[in-house]
Amino acid sequence: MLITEINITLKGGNGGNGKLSFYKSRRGPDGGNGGKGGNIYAVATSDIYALGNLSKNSKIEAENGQDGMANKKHGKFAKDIEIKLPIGTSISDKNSRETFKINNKDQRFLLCSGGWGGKGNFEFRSSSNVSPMYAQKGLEGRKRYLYINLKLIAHYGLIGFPNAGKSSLLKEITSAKPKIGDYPFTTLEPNLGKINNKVIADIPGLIEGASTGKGLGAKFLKHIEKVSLLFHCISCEQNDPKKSYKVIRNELKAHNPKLLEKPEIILLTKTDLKTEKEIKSILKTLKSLKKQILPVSIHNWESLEKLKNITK
Ligand SMILES: Nc1nc2c(ncn2[C@@H]2O[C@H](COP(=O)(O)OP(=O)(O)OP(=O)(O)O)[C@@H](O)[C@H]2O)c(=O)[nH]1
Ligand SMILES: [Mg+2]
Repeated sequence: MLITEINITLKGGNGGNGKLSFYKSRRGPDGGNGGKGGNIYAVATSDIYALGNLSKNSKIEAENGQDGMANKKHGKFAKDIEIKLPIGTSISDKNSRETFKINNKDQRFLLCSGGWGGKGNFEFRSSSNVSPMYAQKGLEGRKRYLYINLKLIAHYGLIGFPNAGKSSLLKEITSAKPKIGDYPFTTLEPNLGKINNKVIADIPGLIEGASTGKGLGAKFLKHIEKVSLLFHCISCEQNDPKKSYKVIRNELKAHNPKLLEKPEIILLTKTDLKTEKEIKSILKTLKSLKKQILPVSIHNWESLEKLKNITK
């Protein structure tokens, strides 16, 4: 299952305490320093399912540094932890309101630093105090309460009513293997495919009222906020294709009016189910929308080639 939102508490490890101790034979301090607590880093991954590994653990703590020991032995530094976050993730700190974004695959940055270890009493020796009776405590690691939100990064988005043929098109033009079904809401979470080195996302079907939670709701629309082109699929089977178009546009608007400004091509799907005359008549009704319209069918390879060419 694609997890796109989690709340998580992270905590860097505490520093180990400095040691208060004295040589047995010769009097004098020999307490070593505490080791540093582990850091927690965010690391980018192209695995869009990576948040699924985190959801079960709503709290992740790095280990504490080891305490200092007698004989001037320092405690070991604790291991750092890396948390893999998919490209497209934004991380918000609920307290400080800072936000971080994972935009590319080479990103790695510190989210919570581990605390420094305390100094042992050996470090505090001086000519005026040859037997310091104190050692420092390790510092606490940083704690953060984070909201993590993944918006998939795709160049193209396939949207439309359930059953419009979105997943079928994705299957035909990419090597993705989405589930296809002759019933609405076959697709329950976005499918991604690659075409001409760009990512195309097939979004679960929308219905009237999606923005108020009907059907699968509009929660997947966040994944098309960054696309550069929308493929709006309308099936020839629709009784009133123009109205269908407007219903979907209204849902886009309710989610985020900026979606209406995105370049858009209408894909009139399943053209094999209608006669040429009928297709012409549908195209005529849609003309007033003043949008580019491409009639397509998964049974017509020429139409699929035209679609692929648009993505070049
Ligand atoms: N005849 C014909 N049937 C098609 C075509 N494209 C899709 N279909 C059929 O239409 C039905 C729905 O196709 P899907 O690709 O699952 O539709 P979808 O838009 O992804 O649907 P949801 O996931 O529910 O939103 C399936 O039975 C497909 O086989 C087409 O070009 N011609
Ligand atoms: Mg589908």
